[in-house]
Amino acid sequence: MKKRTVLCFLKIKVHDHWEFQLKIAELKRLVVSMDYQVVDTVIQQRIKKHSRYLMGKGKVEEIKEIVETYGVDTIIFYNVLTSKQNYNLTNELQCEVKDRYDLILEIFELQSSDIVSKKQITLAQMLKTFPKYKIQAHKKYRTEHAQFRSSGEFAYHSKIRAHDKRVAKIRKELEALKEKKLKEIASRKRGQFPFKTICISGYYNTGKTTLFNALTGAEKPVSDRPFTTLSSKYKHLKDRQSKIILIDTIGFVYDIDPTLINSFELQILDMQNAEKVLYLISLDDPLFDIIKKFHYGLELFHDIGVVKSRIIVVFNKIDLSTDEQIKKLLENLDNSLNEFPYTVISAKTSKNLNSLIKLF
Ligand SMILES: Nc1nc2c(ncn2[C@@H]2O[C@H](COP(=O)(O)OP(=O)(O)OP(=O)(O)O)[C@@H](O)[C@H]2O)c(=O)[nH]1
Ligand SMILES: [Mg+2]
Repeated sequence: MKKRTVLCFLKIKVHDHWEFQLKIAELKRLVVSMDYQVVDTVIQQRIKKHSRYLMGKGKVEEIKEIVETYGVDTIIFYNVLTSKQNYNLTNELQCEVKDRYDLILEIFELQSSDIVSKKQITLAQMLKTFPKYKIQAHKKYRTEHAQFRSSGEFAYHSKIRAHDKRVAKIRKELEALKEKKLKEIASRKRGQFPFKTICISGYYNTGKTTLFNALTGAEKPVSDRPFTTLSSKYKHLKDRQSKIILIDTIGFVYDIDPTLINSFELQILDMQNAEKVLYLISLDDPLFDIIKKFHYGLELFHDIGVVKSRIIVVFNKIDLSTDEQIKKLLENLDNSLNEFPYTVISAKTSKNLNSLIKLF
């Protein structure tokens, strides 16, 4: 049976009439991919976050009623909750409480199959969930013995030590992998005939791996599930003479938490060090969403240090769009698109791939 869930969204921007709908739709997409059944969506407009519950107490009561009426298993918040808010909400609602950050980590965990991404995800999960455990344990032992440490409290302190030790160990391992990767990147750039690297980047499900497979002859997994690709893949362009290596890497999500991005530092190195970055945009979203996502993605590239002059914009899934829709999109993007070389392709049917290669 599907797990029942209620989605919650705290809307802070008063003049946001559209963007919040895109955010909720994105959350719903992720939630459904994890086989949850969404029984309701609760939205609250509030200028300031409530420190204890994120949402106001009245709204929490409303959510509680929904939980009891529909036998809800999990409440999923779009907004990232503090550990204290998560703890208070779990107590108040008597059901599992998650935020979008937890949900994305859960999806990553399900999709990860290689050692590097498993390590990255384990570390991110440990750092995200441990503060809540600390709050729970602290509350519990404060009420036990006032002066003497109970055996439970000793177990708690040794658990903290074990946690810190494990975090330090994984950090050290990831640091070593980063050093190794930087050496590999440097060696590709050296030599008489250095390789040119082109990194395929963009939101999840935009067709990055489909394009990677089409251009290199690889057969990497492709699917409608979010975050099918987690760790980077490298392969020569089919025409080996061109000395071009393509990189397929992790996709991003609209309005991603910066801490979550930093968890994938190794993949970000690929985007930062590639000569060109193909910014894939899927044409199967509504016009407003494509425009919003397009600009947000550019900000993200800027934040991670990918300069505009290295970006090639690639609109994918031309087969799912009409000429009229594409014309309207290009008109709407107009000035911002003029800064980049761009093309419109279908990675699936291989349409216009030659015009894309000419831009490399
Ligand atoms: N119709 C159509 N579907 C496409 C095209 N390119 C990719 N797809 C489909 O889009 C879905 C996602 O494709 P992927 O290649 O896995 O996308 P991705 O960007 O690598 O996704 P993540 O690895 O999750 O970030 C799959 O169902 C593909 O078959 C295209 O040009 N046209
Ligand atoms: Mg992929």
